Amino acid sequence: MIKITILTLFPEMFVPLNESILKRAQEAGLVEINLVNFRDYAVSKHKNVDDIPYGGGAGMLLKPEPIFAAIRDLPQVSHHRKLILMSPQGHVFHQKKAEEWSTHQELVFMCGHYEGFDERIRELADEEVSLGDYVLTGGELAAMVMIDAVVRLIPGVLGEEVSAEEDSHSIGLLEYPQYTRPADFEGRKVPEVLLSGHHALIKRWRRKESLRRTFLRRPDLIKDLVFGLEDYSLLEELTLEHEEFARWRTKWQHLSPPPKRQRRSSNRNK
Ligand code: 4G0
Repeated sequence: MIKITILTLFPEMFVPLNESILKRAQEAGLVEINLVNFRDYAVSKHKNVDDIPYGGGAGMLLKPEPIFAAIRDLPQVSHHRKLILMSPQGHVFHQKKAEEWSTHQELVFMCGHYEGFDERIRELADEEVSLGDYVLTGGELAAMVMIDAVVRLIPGVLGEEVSAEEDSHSIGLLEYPQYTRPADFEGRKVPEVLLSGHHALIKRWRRKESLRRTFLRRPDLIKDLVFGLEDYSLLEELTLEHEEFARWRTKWQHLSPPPKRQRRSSNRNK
């Protein structure tokens, strides 16, 4: 059981977490999601949670007191708790991070609004993360995206037939094209090899198409790829099919097979 606590001024925004797979995960007791409205911890009689920045400037900032009070009031259930702050200044969230978080007992997401946080709020956070290089009206949607990515990795949340381990982003390659029936849809045919029943050929075709997609759509992923020996013949074929591949291969050494090891001859060094 993993416990997720969300500190937000807009708890009503989290209704979508009670649908579909996330709903089933909560009903099955695999995850518990708690919402805390930190306006309840506002100190002033007008329940202010934001204020103008010292030094001037446009916009409002979240005040430290309500967030500190809300965090201090959380029941300390586990020592394996991680506090996460969503902001455009954070490290970019990725699949590896979701995998790591899915092993924690408790995650606390702090959702900011307005133009940002008083800097002292940052010291509460174990991690400051961003969905990407864009600004949202608040951290709520970012938190929901990250929670979804984490919860589906908890064992038992996805059906046994779907394994999150096979997700393309876990292995650093994009997914190969997939097809279902009919074999011929208005003249667009499913690639012959997939109907052949030849498992080794299908595996090879899928690997090749994954490589092709990754090179064409996400060249930024290439530098971290680890190739098996059988990949080099696929890269050879792809180089003939895409002239841009030849250029990639001069840029990245690891796209060429390692040099054949010289056979040690008995009269060497003589
Ligand atoms: C902190 C996260 C929070 C600072 C939150 C805005 C985008 C993301 C917020 C700001 C967010 C993201 C400085 C505008 C709330 N927007 N990319 N909005 N500033 O993950």
